[in-house]
Amino acid sequence: MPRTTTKAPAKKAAKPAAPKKPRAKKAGPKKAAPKPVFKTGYVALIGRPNTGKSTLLNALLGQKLAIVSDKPQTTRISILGIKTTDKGQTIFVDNPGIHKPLHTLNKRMMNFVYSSLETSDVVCLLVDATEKFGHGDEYVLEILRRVKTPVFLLINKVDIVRKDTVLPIIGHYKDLFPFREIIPISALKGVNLDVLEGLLTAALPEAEKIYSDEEISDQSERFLFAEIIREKILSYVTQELPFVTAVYIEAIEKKEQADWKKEGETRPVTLVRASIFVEKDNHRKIVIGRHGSLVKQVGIEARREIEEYVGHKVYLDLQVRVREGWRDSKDVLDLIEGQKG
Ligand SMILES: Nc1nc2c(ncn2[C@@H]2O[C@H](COP(=O)(O)OP(=O)(O)OP(=O)(O)O)[C@@H](O)[C@H]2O)c(=O)[nH]1
Ligand SMILES: [Mg+2]
Repeated sequence: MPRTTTKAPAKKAAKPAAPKKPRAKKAGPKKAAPKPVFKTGYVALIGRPNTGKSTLLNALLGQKLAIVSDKPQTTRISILGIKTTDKGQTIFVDNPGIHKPLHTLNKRMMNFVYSSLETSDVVCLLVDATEKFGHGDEYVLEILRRVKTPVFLLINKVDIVRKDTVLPIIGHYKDLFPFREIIPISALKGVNLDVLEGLLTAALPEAEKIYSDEEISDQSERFLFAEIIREKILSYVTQELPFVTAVYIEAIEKKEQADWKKEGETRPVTLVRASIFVEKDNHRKIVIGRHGSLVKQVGIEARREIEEYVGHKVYLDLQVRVREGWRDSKDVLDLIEGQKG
């Protein structure tokens, strides 16, 4: 895929250049070099579910901050990915996918999208190059028409489409919306991401950094653990199960345990107790699996990933619980959202 960016036509005509004045060369003390410009701002990643927003956040940050799955509506709460360089600080906001909300959970998801649109300096709209344009995409554009911020169109997943399918997508979108930039990308394979970052930095306002250099995200360890567990569940379940499953971390306990390899010494361990909420008893049976096989597998995979993150032994206890109608329960939704910190 060539590194191309296509500019939308709706742009102001360039001002005619003023005639250059001849500059007299003066001897004398040199002026101090101008301070390099530092660009800071928020970039909202938005789009329909499954278009690759979380994959892009992880690729841009070079590490896994957000969970990813092939099921729609994976992201439920916005998270930040903060990238600081000597040129600027770009604060990427990974958002839930835009959809028509049916439950209180989904209304809250959409509220994250709206507030991210309000606070962003640039919006990146991700579309899936493998999907046909439909009503859902029209709905997204309608929302964007109310936004004053510049919008970049990112045509994602170009690694799995024929090259000649991308130009017609660009042509179609150009007629529908005055995008500031149109960039074909692959979040998964890293195609054109350097071009994207350069154009984003250029579009951000000149400002001091908001976060310290060490800050990478705004999510707590507790929220991250809950998301890791949910990601493993999503990889095994289908139909309505992805939508009715939530994870709540009941407790995280850090301890020192006798190290059986080194007599008299101790080693750190983390105990994590988590509840997996589903809506009905038949959901509970599916998530537990035959003789507990599914929840056991989820536990093994989630524990390994949490161990990699904390760098030591983890004990993970998972309980599957029925919380009827939790997607419309303010209490449960507050509990789950409250984990983010
Ligand atoms: N081939 C290919 N697959 C991709 C690319 N980007 C994302 N995917 C896949 O698309 C699926 C959805 O990715 P996510 O990053 O979870 O999508 P999302 O937009 O965050 O989805 P929601 O959180 O549900 O809104 C996953 O299976 C990804 O592996 C890409 O550039 N190429
Ligand atoms: Mg996501």
